[in-house]
Amino acid sequence: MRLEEYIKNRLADGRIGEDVGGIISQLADAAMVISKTIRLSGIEYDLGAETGAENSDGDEQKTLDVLAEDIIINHLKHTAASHILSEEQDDPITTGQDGQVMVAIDPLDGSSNIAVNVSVGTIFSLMPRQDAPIACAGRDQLAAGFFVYGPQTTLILAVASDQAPQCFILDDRKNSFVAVGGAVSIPTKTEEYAINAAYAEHWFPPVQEWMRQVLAGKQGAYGKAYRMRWVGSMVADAWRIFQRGGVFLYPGDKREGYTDGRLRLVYEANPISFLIEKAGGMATNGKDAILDLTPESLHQRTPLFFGATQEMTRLNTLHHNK
Ligand code: P6P
Repeated sequence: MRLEEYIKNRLADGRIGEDVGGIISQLADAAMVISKTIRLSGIEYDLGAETGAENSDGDEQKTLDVLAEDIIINHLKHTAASHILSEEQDDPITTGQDGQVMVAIDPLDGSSNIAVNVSVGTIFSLMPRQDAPIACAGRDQLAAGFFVYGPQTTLILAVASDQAPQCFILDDRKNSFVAVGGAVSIPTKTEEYAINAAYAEHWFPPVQEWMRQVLAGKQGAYGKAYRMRWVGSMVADAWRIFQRGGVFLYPGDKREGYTDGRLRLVYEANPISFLIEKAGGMATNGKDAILDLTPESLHQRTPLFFGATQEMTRLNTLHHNK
């Protein structure tokens, strides 16, 4: 099944409106352009180059961050999206369209990896339009997904009425995303975790205790040996978890500005958590489900733990008992 058919089926049975269908279709077209652009990186232009500017969160903006956002915004102009909430913009963009859907985007997650040929991606969240365009709670999203630009260009997507996410791979020959595999489901248990262990000295006690038991292997409280992966692009770690299970942790820590971690609620944690819960996993800030958090500002950060329910439950217990 091609993505076009996935959208057409949901339009036909009324599970999505024309606004949502049109936005998903245009995001897929934008992703195809971004994918092609990345492959020319270092030939046509130095995409990893810094623009000298910073985004609202103080991250150095790479050429591709800005280019990817431009490509996406230009495609969304052909849709009814009323507002665009972007990591690269201080404030929401009001498009003037009368549609009832807002789009939150991280145009290029992991952009520092471009210069070293490591997978990066685009994360998106579709939300009901609301007057003050600060986003809705994640549980009210209309659809969410992300693209990964790696050895393959892939997409994982779910709309609100889907029971599980669906994965797609871009078939360059047909200029179309083709569905692969069935309903995505994350195993409740895992031996594989993703965390940047370089920050261990800065972690708060609950995460330090969880890691202590994990690193204790069979002699630890969790009684098994684990293995670690850390790509430095959340979309790449997340894609792996949707394919073979695991957990991802970006906790808050004692570093200045990192009390709530690094990842942003509206356009990173919410869309990923929407997919995770639909795949039978859990996504939490250590205490509450991410999807139940009410955004107070566009770029607010949140500690983010997601994946296998057994490990998420352990982390929640450690945080509640601290
Ligand atoms: P660190 C990329 O900048 C990102 O937002 C996520 O994609 C990634 O998981 C994380 O930051 C990497 O953070 O602190 O390990 O560089």
